[in-house]
Amino acid sequence: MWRKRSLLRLAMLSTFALVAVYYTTSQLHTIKKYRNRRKVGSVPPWAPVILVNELQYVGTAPEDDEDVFARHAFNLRSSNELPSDRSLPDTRHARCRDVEYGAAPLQTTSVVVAFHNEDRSALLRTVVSVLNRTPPDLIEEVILVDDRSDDEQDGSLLSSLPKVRVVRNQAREGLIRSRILGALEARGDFLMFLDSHCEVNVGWLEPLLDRVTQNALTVVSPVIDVIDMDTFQYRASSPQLKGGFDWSLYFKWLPLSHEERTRRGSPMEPFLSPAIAGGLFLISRDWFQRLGMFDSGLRIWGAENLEISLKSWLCGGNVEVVPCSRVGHVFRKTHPYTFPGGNADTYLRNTKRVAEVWLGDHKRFFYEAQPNARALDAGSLQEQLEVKSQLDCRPFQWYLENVFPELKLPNEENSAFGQLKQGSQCLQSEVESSGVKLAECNESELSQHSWAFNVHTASIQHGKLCLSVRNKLNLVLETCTQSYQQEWSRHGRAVVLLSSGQCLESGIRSELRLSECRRGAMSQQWDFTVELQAQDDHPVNIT
Ligand code: UD2
Ligand code: MN
Repeated sequence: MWRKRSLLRLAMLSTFALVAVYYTTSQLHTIKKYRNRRKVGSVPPWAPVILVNELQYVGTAPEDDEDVFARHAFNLRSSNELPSDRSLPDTRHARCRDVEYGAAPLQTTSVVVAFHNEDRSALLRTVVSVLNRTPPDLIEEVILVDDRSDDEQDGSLLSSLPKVRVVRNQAREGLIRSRILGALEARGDFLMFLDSHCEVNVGWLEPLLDRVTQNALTVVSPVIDVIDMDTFQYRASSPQLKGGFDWSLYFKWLPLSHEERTRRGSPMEPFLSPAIAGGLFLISRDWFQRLGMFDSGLRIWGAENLEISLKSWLCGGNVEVVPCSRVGHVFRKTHPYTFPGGNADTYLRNTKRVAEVWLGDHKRFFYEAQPNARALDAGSLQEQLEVKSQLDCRPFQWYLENVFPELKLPNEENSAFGQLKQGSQCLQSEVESSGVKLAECNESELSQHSWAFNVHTASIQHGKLCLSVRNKLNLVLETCTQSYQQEWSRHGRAVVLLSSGQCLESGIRSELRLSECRRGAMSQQWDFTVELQAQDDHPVNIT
């Protein structure tokens, strides 16, 4: 009996000893691996941080009858119920875990998070995820820029966390100027911008650093995973999409072309992108400063992602997405905060600044897509234009040809488009009567825009409709049929109905009609805002 028991004890002891030795050596091994080669899939060997009084900081749960979306446009209860250090599904491609990222660089990163009235639990999770999922020697600091939140303690209470520094704006500046302030405070070699409701995933920083250490003029973005705004469930996003925009300068996702996919070889490899989706990116502090940081004339929210992308591409750098780096973000449907002075024109004004500085002659396509932008006062662009000339940046045409060939000129079959004018009068559609008339030109009158001369079908189009002649004399807008009532040609500034050889003319009461073409008649001369082809100036059939 005694023997049996002591044998059992011995067996247990030796198993324990074996397990302990195995555990210690494997831990040492892991640490060694980190020191030498920085593999980024294992359990972190550094101590996790916690905010001692987390529950107190986050505060009480919302009342049962509270609208949980009202304050932050995401479900406050779901966010509050999660611990700051929850675990996340590893959404990277399985092989990302085996990539080795070279020796530990001596350079460090400053993480910059601007926030305005952020939910405390979301803000805390952002910071804790960075501290717990990043090797400490890579992080210089986490700079929280409090953009004048109502409660100063939202930020100040977090300054007890390791590496966290909090700066607070004297007045509400908007996210762009807040990030500039954060960048000016930063001491690290690299800057990483994050929103205040993010969670970085395992091994997120190393693959980004790997790219900027290879090319210091690169702007790199992680793949932005989705944190569900209702359930806070963490979901993978497609790692095969690049960022672009349309002529309104609205951001959009684009699939990688077949050629780009084949050239890439591996789904883990970084790929070039015309633009970054938003504000989550890493850049060398030096390159950011040489690029003039963000345009400080951009207000509150929007367009800075396009600005930094265009600047980086046109002034000697590039933009990349790195699929082995994953950061989650709570995407929401509305802005939960106010825009001082109203938000109606903020985005339009911000995009106008970007178009004016970086689009060159192509800005006319922006104005065509956003006619209301013309009348806005965008403020001085002096500083941005200086950066552009100092860095000897390339013209937008180069970007269109080499970086973003998917951004087509608006319908290549159109030889002219915009407003169709005669002096200060513009052709205007009348929805109810499906007629057309002339009226004083007005930039913000949408029914005067979107006219185009389509050389392929010889039609004058207004959106999806075509200028057509009914009963040989009435001018109307009808569905395009390519019939002879809709076929026009342009001779110099005259617009001629092909079937009859008559000219489009304005009458005394600004009505439109057809009449015999007369050389030099002012009432028969028409111009489009944008002419893409020189006009044939040999009038036929004109008396
Ligand atoms: C997207 C980007 C964001 C930025 C923005 C366009 C992602 C995931 N997010 O924003 O980074 O590029 O588009 O400008 O790509 N904030 C302030 N002061 C303000 C307003 C906002 O500090 O006056 C903070 C806010 O608390 C948040 C960050 O700025 O941390 C971005 O704002 P958002 O989350 O409302 O914008 P989102 O996600 O639509
Ligand atoms: Mn956001």
